[in-house]
Amino acid sequence: MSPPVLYYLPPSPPCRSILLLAKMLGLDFELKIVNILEGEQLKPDFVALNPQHCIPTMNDEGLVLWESRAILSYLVAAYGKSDELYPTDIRVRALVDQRLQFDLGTLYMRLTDYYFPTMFIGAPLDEGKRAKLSEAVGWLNTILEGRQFAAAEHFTIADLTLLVTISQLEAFDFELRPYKHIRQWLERCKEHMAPYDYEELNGSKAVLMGDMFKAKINQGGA
Ligand SMILES: N[C@@H](CCC(=O)N[C@@H](CS)C(=O)NCC(=O)O)C(=O)O
Repeated sequence: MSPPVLYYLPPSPPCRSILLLAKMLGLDFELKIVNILEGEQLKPDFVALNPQHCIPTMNDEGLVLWESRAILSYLVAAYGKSDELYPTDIRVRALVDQRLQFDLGTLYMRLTDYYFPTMFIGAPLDEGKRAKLSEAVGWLNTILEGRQFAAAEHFTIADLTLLVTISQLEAFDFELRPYKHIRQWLERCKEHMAPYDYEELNGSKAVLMGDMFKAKINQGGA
């Protein structure tokens, strides 16, 4: 069997979660860079594979998947030695799924709404969007109160995707001091992921994107 192919770019946040999970599972992808900064995702071959032309995209023997959280769930089911990272207990899985969808549709979405227009096209920062982001961060803080991890007694793919989002916020210098439960959880997750090349695969890339944002602010782009 040939390894699954991953189309990706190292700094892309949703790609980072897939690379971290692969490291945890000991899974070797055939890695193919798609440089979205150069518009490579619009090449006909890639659009034929994924009409939505986004990364990460995975091709596992003809199973073509995009949406990073769907890829995370599939990889644990297909390549995990146990169900620990995506528990099969329906009540625990329900919480994992809720957290994954909260990150996709609310938390990470509000992060991109606030930061990306400035970072990529130098648009002014929007206080209304910042308030929406703070509201979502507050919800996560409440969710994490009294918990070691986001959805289960142990680390799951819900923590993984939320970790990428929150570490990116930290690298953007979003003020996390008011959110005690998030700060404690963040340190716990970083420690948990340290053996899986956390710094190389996620920490350093979050800083790289943080620096891109700050450079735009310093150019007077916001
Ligand atoms: N919800 C998607 C987001 C994917 C996404 O927005 N990817 C960006 C890079 S971070 C992309 O491919 N942009 C280029 C494009 O959509 O054409 C996921 O989690 O996989």
